[in-house]
Amino acid sequence: TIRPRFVEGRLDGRGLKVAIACARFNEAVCERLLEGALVELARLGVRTEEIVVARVPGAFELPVAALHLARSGVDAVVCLGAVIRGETPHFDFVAGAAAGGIARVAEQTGVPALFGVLTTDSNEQAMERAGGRHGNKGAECAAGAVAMANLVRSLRAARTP
Ligand code: INI
Repeated sequence: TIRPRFVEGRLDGRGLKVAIACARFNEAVCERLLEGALVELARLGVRTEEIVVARVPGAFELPVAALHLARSGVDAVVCLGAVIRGETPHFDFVAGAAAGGIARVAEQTGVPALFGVLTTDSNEQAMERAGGRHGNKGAECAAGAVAMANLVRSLRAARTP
């Protein structure tokens, strides 16, 4: 039989430090994403004292906050925001800058940075993904942060076979 060595990040938050960068723009949505993330981190065993939340004005500001948080010694950064097309002609610039910037932070620091920025056509679609019938992107990213933090720990410790 073929038995490769699988390396996976367990969904166990005990002993992890997690940062959250959360935008204020579209505040009702962002608060629900934040609540979802905090409840999920607690459920997975991350201690409240090991969670830091940084507030930024809008999703465009998430990358620089994420960069400083990533450098601060946390195991993962969750970025939360909501960019809604109906409200802005510069949707593509804001959403694109947030996505590209957050990806760059993760790649350049090696610290997982999760993309919890909703990009929707309407406020209603955003709410559906912030604790509504399509789940909560904040909670999803919190679980992803725990999984990725543990994966990175395993990969750092791993030796090539
Ligand atoms: N920021 C958001 O997070 N979501 C939006 O939908 C949005 N709109 O619609 O413009 C938005 N704009 C603000 C932007 O993120 C910056 O805060 C601003 O441009 C200052 O740099």
